[in-house]
Amino acid sequence: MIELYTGPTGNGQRAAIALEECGLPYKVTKYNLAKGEHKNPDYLKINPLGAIPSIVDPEGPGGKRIVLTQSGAIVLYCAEKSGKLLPKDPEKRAQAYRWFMHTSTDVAPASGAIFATGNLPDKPASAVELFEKRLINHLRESDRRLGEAEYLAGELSIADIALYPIVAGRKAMIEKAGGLNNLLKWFERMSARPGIQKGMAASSN
Ligand SMILES: N[C@@H](CCC(=O)N[C@@H](CS)C(=O)NCC(=O)O)C(=O)O
Repeated sequence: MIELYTGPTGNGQRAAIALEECGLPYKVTKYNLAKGEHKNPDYLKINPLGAIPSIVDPEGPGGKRIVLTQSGAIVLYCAEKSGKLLPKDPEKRAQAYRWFMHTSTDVAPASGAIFATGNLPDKPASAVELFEKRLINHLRESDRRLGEAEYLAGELSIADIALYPIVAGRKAMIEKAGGLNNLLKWFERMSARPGIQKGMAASSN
């Protein structure tokens, strides 16, 4: 059975909801990051950086054990292993790649920068504001797309799984920004899914 090492952060939630939505059996080890539990010597053997999430699949490719870090890689691995979340239709699959990368390289870094700058002792307001604006601008792209299609690729895919935890964590900011109703409606649809609910619960403290 796949072992998931996770915690209550967007990256940790992404891995858990991918496992749930792909229907892959797994067992969870949850770390309290504030207590530094993710820096224990056993976990550092799995991920020397001591960052969550990671998975260990004893039945990886070729039947061999695989250790995988990076929440995006875990989403892709679960999708390939299960045959779910990657549309069969080539046009939709290309859109899934596009919106998966939009979240991974545009949305997620802006959200991460808000967290990092907001945690600096002097909380530089201009930097926090810059990254908030950047995040909302990128999310306006997602919102536009969700005005045309129910899911980012036209059907539920890796792209929705990548984005969901960020919207969950930034909901207040999104509501305050206004004009992102397609995104908020998509968030409600996603939140109603049992796989999303179970994945979010599995990664909560
Ligand atoms: N790009 C990585 C980021 C992993 C990451 O930075 N995880 C954070 C929690 S969201 C963490 O464990 N931070 C604690 C640390 O690095 O000590 C991913 O998507 O998995």
